[in-house]
Amino acid sequence: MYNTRVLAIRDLRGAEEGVRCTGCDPGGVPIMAPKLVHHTLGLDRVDSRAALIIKQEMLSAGGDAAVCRGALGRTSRCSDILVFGTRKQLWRALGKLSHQPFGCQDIASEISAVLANLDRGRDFTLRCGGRRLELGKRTHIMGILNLTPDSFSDGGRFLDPASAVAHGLRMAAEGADIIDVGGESTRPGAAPLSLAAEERRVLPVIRALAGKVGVPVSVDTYKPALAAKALDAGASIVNDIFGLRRRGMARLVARRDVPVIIMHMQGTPRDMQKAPQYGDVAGEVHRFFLERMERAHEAGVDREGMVLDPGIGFGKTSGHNFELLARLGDFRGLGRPMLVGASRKSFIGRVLDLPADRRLEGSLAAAVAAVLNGASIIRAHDVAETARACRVADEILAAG
Ligand code: 8Y7
Repeated sequence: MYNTRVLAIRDLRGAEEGVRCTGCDPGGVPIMAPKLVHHTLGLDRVDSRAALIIKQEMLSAGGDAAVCRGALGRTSRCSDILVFGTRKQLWRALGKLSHQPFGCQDIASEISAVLANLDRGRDFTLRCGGRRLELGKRTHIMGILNLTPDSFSDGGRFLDPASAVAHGLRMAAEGADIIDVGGESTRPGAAPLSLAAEERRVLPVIRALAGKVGVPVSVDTYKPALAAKALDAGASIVNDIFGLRRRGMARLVARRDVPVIIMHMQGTPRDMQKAPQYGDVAGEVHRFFLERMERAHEAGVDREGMVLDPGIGFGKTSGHNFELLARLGDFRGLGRPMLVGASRKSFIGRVLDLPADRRLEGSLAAAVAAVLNGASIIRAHDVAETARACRVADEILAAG
């Protein structure tokens, strides 16, 4: 028996390790490792002429590309394509593509940026005021501090500022790395809150908590005026469920030079759960991230401060939420840390047929899946439990 087996090799580092283990010549490691990492890349709406060139170059490198039938017969002007091959094959084709017309140059540079981003793994650092969150070391936990009277899982519990601050301190003691303070309900169907009312709820708590808590405080708001005051009050991260789409938010984040969570949402909280629709949910969220990152960069936001969040439950069916968790790895090529918030959400309740206060195990399962698929930050109500689950997931990741 030769003990023939399939090896799970996820990235270049794993490949190098695998090759080294054979005891081969050390000089052979960097030569062979790129031949045993395989990637499949999806690109939208590529000029048909470029698609054909890419197919030819990939075939000549030993890989291939799937292009739409109409592109071959030149009956369609553009084609969604899949490009697949080993690292080595992709690099060889890229070298050739960068000298070809019809957009091949831009495609080559997009692909090489994606490959470079993949190599970064989860090695990110966020600068929050004077503090640094070293996301590469372990999964970070964002504890939820809800100041809303009607949140589905802990509504009304922390309405008075003293008990809210106490809960924030308790979450930090339990291992929260960020405390996320929010005052406006974003539950499906919720109506917007006035700026003044939101300020009255949120600012006193941030002011009291930021001075004491020892970890960065994020403000959960999409309103630039509130975010500005929250930053003055001591918050050092902006958690924006509108993904910097509200006027002035990107400029504010740029001016204050703070990290920002760019979350995806289809629609608005009021209407988002009416009839969520996607052709390809992961592909569309990916495009949203790219566009938002580009616009934010143009507004002066530092790329190193951007955190991406697929917005579990925000304009998504249960099926969309599960697909995003399963395909979180599709976002690794963006080269930014990912935050996932699945805690107690209704798609978990639907699978388990349990109310919000009995969704802990389901929430932990989702958190662990997210971490194994590349998430750096988990937003959670149950901080101690989530931190313990993530610690174990981190060990599994490190051992892989
Ligand atoms: C999320 C969030 C909520 C999330 C980010 C809830 C404010 C609903 N969910 N922010 N906020 N990501 N970044 O169940 O998933 O907590 S509110």
